[in-house]
Amino acid sequence: MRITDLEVVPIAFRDPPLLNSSGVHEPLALRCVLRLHTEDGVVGLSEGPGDRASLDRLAAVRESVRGMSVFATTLIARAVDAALPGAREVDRAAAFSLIEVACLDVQGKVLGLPVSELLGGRVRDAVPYAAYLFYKWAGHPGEADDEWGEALDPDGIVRQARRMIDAYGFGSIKLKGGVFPPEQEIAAIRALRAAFPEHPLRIDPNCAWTPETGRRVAEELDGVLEYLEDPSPGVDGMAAVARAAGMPLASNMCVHSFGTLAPAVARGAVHVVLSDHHYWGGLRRTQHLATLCEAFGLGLSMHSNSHLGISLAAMTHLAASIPHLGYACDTHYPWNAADDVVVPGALRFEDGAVPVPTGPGLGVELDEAALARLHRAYTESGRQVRDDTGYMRRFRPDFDPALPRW
Ligand code: GKR
Ligand code: MG
Repeated sequence: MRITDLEVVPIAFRDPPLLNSSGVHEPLALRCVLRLHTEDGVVGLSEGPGDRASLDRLAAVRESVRGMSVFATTLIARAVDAALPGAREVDRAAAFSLIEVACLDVQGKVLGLPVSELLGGRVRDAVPYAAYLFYKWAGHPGEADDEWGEALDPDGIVRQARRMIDAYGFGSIKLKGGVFPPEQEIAAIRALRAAFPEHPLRIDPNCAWTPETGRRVAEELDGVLEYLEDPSPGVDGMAAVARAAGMPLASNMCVHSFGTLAPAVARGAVHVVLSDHHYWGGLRRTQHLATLCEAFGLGLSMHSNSHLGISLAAMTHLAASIPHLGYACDTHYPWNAADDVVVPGALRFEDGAVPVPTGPGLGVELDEAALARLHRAYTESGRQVRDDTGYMRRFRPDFDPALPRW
């Protein structure tokens, strides 16, 4: 079955003022939905980044994949590489990922099989996700407070965790750090430990700490964290923390593509790789990553960025198919679920886990009205890139995004 066109629809959906080491989330997050059209009229779906550069790369590969079989994903990957000469590995992989997921959706629809079956079958019926906590403002400046309210200290973080866990049932917790001096974030982790004694805990400051600070935090939180994510920049920084840390170090920043894996392994810089099919080159390549992690004695978890239900479905099929994936996956979904483009019903959380959709393909259906509304929001916003730093500077002009900060 041949591809007749790639229809890329950029969208913008509401996002709360979530803080991180580079600034704060803007009121709208950018994303795109791909509708992959085929000669038989079957349409495959996928979701990915919506910034200008990603959209341009998709436009650049559009002609090359027209006429190719949806089953020939290896050949499609080669065509994408050839259409993007000079692009970084991670960017070529991201462009291919969007197409691969949509091809798998078509394959599943044609064969009457869920994507998890195409990936070899599911080893778990539901995929556990973690409560992904953020320091945040009560609302975007100039707007009413959002439903989550403010979280700028340990009490606020515990309140947020309770609310999210009550609503979704999550059994693990991740805190996005790198926002306040490490002592305050250590206090938040300790408050979470006291409030949720059984929940595995992680913190991710996105490289906001020097290796010396990273070592100190690791020492203070020894026995408290299941893993420490990206404490310090680069393979050298991570390796320096890893030598002293009692807990595993995880990364989606110093390891983010196949080319970055070997140097990190050689230096003992990372113990848990945070996969993300959106930039590791799709679902099958992420399965290959899992095999490599197993071979090198590394753990495997899953990273996320602001996303909607098509991505959640793909993440869930993938995670269900990987025996080696031993941690609850990250997801931003609770922050953005209200604006989903997927028809309700196929995706739900039960005790913090998403049951693997059983319908053909990804098992989700596009809500056309929602898609049109979010596309309008994208067009009217005039936004082209994510700019957490620029948005933060509108309110804190002296904000300096340089890392490491502490
Ligand atoms: O959404 O602010 C955010 C996160 O910081 C995100 O951009 C990161 O890519 O969640 C991610 C991470 O684990 O580093
Ligand atoms: Mg991270």
